[in-house]
Amino acid sequence: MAAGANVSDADLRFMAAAIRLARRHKGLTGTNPSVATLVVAQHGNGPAIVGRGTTALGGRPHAEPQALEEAGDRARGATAYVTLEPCAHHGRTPPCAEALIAAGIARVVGAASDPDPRVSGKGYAMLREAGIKVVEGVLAGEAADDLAGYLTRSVAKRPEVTLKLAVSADGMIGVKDHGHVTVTGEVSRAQVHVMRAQSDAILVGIGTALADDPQLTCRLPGLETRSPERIVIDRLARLPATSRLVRSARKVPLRLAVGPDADDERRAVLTAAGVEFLACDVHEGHVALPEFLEDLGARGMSTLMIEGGAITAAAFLDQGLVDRICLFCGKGAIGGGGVRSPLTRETIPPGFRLLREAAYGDDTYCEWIRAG
Ligand code: AOF
Ligand code: ZN
Repeated sequence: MAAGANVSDADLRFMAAAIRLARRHKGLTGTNPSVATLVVAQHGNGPAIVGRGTTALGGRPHAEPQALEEAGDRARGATAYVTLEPCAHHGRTPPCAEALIAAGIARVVGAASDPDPRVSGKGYAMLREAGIKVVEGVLAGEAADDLAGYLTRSVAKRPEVTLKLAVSADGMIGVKDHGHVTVTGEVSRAQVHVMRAQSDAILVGIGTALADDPQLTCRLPGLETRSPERIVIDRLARLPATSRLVRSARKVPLRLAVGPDADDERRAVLTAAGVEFLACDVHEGHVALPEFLEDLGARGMSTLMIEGGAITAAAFLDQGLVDRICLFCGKGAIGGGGVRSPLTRETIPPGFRLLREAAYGDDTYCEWIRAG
């Protein structure tokens, strides 16, 4: 049964809670998506959560068996809210659909469907065959938004690409030859660090790496261990060994996307400093981005955040490789000598739809995703 019929306000509330619970392990479950299960039983006059589970760190165990274990006998006759179709395959763990059946769950409310061919449609079918009432697609869009990295990698065989830009009131992202310039405020900065913590990798072009000497780490108090891999598109391996990126390579992984013409001696120096390399095809003098992304997808990477600069951002945009645009707009103007942003609120390419807007201190934040 599809969402709409037989979906109560309580169903929507519990599913929204399950989606929030799933966010706790976003970016921490390896190649597995972070999903959540809530087991809800009648208790006194109303429903009560008796079991909860989130895909464990590293990806296993899955959410369902953890929620069922907490619920124990109270799972019998209860409703399970799952943010992704329960798995139907014998992987490293037995199928979650079987676990739900064995625990005596009476009704399953599901959000997103799983494109994994081992699971797709089969998880819900197993439940129905066992006589469980199933409602699919409840808050499916909301759940899929959090699962976008996993869904993109499963379907398009590459990570979901998020382009993050901080743009001044006059449409600039920096000042020529000045390195890093502050465009947005403290709240936006913190939000960017949260985005970093939830990404599998952060990427910049060599121009930005040379001009800004960035660290590209997550430095929020308490989240310092959540820095993802850093990637620099650096066809000729020009990144200096003295850069902050290279100096921190032993603490936070750093990978250079290089072409076949990268200098062997430079590579040796950087390798000795702990830098890793991704050998890339070159197309018309530039690292071939579609193939580069496919390579990352094959390595299990689900989310990639592009943090600059203008040339790199424009290259991903021009090749239709951006799935999500996150624009942080500052109030101040940069004026003369500014580096123009490849896009602003007014020039979002066709095919994107506005997903959310927020005020972050004095800044405004807008997020678009590729429509359809
Ligand atoms: C669930 N619950 O919490 C998650 C699921 O390698 P395996 O055996 O762990 O299986 C990975 C697949 O399991 C993954 O591609 C996706 O289809 C599903 N993820 N399923 O029932 C969960 N994380
Ligand atoms: Zn499972």
